[in-house]
Amino acid sequence: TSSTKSSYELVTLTTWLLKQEQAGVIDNEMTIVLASISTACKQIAALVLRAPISNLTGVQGAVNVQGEDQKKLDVISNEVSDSTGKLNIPTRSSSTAINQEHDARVQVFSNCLKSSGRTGVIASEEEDVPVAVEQSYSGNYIVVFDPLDGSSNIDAAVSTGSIFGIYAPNDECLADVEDNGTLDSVEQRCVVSVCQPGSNLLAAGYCMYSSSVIFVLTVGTGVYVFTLDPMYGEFVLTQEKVQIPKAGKIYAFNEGNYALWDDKLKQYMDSLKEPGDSGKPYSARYIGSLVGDFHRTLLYGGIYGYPRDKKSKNGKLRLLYECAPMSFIVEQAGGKGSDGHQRILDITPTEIHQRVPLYIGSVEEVEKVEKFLA
Ligand code: AHM
Ligand code: MG
Repeated sequence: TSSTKSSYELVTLTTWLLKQEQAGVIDNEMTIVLASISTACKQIAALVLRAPISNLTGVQGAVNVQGEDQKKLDVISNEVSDSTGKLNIPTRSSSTAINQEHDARVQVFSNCLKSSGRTGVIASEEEDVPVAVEQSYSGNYIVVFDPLDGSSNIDAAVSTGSIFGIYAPNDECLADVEDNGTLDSVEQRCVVSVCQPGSNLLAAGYCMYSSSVIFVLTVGTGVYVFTLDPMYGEFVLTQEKVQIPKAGKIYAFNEGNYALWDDKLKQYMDSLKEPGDSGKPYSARYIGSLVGDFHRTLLYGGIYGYPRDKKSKNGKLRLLYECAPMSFIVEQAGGKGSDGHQRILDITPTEIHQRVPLYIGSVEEVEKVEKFLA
């Protein structure tokens, strides 16, 4: 039986990817891109694990394009290891060096993707505009990612995560920066090719840095969960074809914003607290880390929400590299991702860093909030 599987049957992410390739589910370029992303995640996991020791915690000093303080690890996670695969771990005294590296866009996620030689365009939460990979290294895939989401949790060693999505090749943006016009036009073309609806996603996933390091992936054939075995440094398949429960009595919202919400949403929130027939109201759980809150919702059922409010009319989360990948994953698990009125995957972004309200999780729970908001 499956409960007595011997260790000979361990499937690593590498083996799994090769099997998908063999079966024609993904092509060999996609295999390389996904393998590179998993390497970036392992490097970030190592940095997160050692953060207090490496003196990497605290505000980095720069403010990113969205006017937020960037934590040091946000910046470093965006930076990729150099081509030798060695990670530059800056110390406190080298914080200027961190800035310079960031400016030079020598980036962990970006470098892994560049060295994969299969990625044409990269768009990240930590970059103002999408970056076209130099032609000599360029491949076709478009990768969007948030290298370290929930980084305000870092100082307390609470869960964080990386989120990514992969879109189809787009010739529009195979840019040769030297020969084909100005940087501006290249950037413009990159913005256009990156701004696709989530329904075009070919693959999406996240890596959660928590009590275990968990890599969750879909290539459009269900949701697969891999756990990093620290003994071998390999991601090992631990759950396949994950299905989110149809309903679940756990909600994850930042209720501190209650007074800023509109009345319909307040009524929905109040309804969750009614004991009802079962005598038991919903339970509140909120980490403040999308990946952590989402992963729990995926496994236990329930709903995660980041609504619009009086101050932020589109909520807080980003459509392209947070909400769309998570919505693709949740749908692949039989759940739902909505902005309260429409399917997240149907929305075409017009801007890279566009925000959107998000309600995501069990079908019945998402439909319930949609009814209140209608
Ligand atoms: P970040 O991308 O700046 O890290 O912000 C995203 C995070 C999510 O992980 C989390 O769900 C949300 O912000 C929490 O926001 P708040 O503190 O407003 O509840
Ligand atoms: Mg984020």
